Amino acid sequence: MNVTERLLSSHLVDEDTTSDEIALRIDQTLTQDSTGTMCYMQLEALGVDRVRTELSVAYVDHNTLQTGPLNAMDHKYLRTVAARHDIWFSPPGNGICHQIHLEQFASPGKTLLGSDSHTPTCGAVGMLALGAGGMEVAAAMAGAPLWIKRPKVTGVRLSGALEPWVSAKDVALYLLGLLGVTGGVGSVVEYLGEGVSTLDIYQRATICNMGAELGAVSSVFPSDERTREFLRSRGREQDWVSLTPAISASYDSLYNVELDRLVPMVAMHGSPDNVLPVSEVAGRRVDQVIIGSCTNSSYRDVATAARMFEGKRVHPDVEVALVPGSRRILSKLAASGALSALINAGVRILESACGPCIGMGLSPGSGAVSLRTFNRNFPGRSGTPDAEVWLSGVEVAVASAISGVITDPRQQVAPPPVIQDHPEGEHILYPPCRSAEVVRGPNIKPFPVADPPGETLRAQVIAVLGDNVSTDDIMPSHSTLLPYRSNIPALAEHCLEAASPGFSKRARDAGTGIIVAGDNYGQGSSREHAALAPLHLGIRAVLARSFARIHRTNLINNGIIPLVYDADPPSQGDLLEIRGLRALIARSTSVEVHNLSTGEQIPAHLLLTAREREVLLAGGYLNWVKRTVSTLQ
Ligand code: MIC
Ligand code: SF4
Repeated sequence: MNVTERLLSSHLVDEDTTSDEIALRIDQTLTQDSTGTMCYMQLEALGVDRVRTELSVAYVDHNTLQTGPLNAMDHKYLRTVAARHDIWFSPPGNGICHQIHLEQFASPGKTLLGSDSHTPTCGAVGMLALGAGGMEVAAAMAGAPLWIKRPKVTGVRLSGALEPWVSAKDVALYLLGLLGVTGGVGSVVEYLGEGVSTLDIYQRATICNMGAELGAVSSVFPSDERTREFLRSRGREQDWVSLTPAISASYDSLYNVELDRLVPMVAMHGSPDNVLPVSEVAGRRVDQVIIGSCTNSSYRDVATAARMFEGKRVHPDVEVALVPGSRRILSKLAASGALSALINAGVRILESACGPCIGMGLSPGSGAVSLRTFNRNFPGRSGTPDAEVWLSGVEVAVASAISGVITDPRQQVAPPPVIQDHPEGEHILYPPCRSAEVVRGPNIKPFPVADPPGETLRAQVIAVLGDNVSTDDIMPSHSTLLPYRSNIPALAEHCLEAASPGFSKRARDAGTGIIVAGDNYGQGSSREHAALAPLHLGIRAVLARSFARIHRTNLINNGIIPLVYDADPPSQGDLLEIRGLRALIARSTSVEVHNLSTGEQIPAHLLLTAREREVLLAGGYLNWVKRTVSTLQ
């Protein structure tokens, strides 16, 4: 067996061989605040008193700008609901969920389900870490297994070692260039080979983190001596188990990456797979540089930045900021003197949180080019629709911040020392208190629940969209909208507002609607809001060429029918009808969609597992899981 197969088989609790769906026991869960409020409302709706996982943690890291009272009140809800249900709580300022979870709780051989698409970061220590919608995370906390399509395993054999100035981010960007944003769909990406031992856990975490941009189900490294060393440094050596592939292990596909042949890379604006070597764009103007995010904010990364800035100043035309991944990393930066190097160089230091990665502050100016060590650069995500966001590793970012133009860091005189030491001290995590009263602020609004489908669906086409529409397009997130993550009616007004102006009004006017889209619909963030807001607006089905995994599941779990089609698209405003819907959902793979406006038929497919059919017929996962929750393990 390979590492993925070992993890799957040790957590397998059920299996449907006809549909190739497997049910996995979930050992740990994590939530962050912007998906967490909805997730805990769903947990409450399931009526479970105390979580049934080994460990569940509620982090607050996204919505920390607090420009009005709403965020603080949501934080209070999260703190009290966590305490009430035996869930650990990490308050705002503590840091980014994936960084803290990696250091504090990630354990080889375990499973982790998180309501954030970058949960696979913890695959760095040999754990099966999966991103999902909040509803599945709520169900996992209630003791339900996670049902997923059995993933394929894509092996990436690493050989050699990275050259100076070439970073783990370059491995991730190289793979994105090779495979594209859909290259990992349906697969766990598993790293193997002698090159693995040359990478420390933080480098592995960067690589696993950006597996989300490949569309992968997860990414995983073996658990080896370096994993043990990492856990020892975190005072958790007892959590270590060895997890390596058998010599005879096989993979569904296998790629070879020679680490010593990689060069510093950037992803140009628009999509994380828009990559090329830095040397090809060196000299291009840069207006802003930001170091941070769950991809590149470990102590290793920020200390590397500090060493590069030592005795230098940021270029006067460039705004530069750094976001340490956690309070503990910030504290270590301060204790080691590295923080002074950054401050004296003119770097703005932000609170440990997601911050600008999710448009929470530091939006660039109009037309600006912002170079960021983040993982996503979808248009508009920075908060400035006409700014460009480029992605790179820390070394490229700092070299460019100093020179004022995109710079290949290999031009620097001496390579920075590889920082191996681990910061000490602990995060502040509050222990559970089951007697706590749950405090709900005015922003905590009930979430929409679909009705079971009727016999006929008659719906108007509200939008016709292209390929690779992301959940950022469907449900934009920035400093104005993020505070409404627990208030679907308010959020829904902004659904698809840039991709299809007027969408929410048209949907409301139509009453019942359908979205038409191209390939890879719903890529990116796990936010369930991209299903809940359309549901609130009356969307009952999406007709797309293909769907991104997490979003497809979020649609089904919220009672929205994902239809796959390959014909000419209908037009916006057309009235579509599906007859005999319940029987079709129950057992058919082919569906005739009647276009009542043109008289044409659109052949479509209902590619669903038996369980997904049950979920849709029940009106969504909540209704379905409520029936099964009492019989769970
Ligand atoms: C993201 O990076 O897109 C987010 C913001 O972390 C999302 C979660 C969200 O939308 O709240 C994700 O990755 O799932
Ligand atoms: Fe936060 Fe950005 Fe990571 Fe999402 S990608 S969890 S917004 S730091």
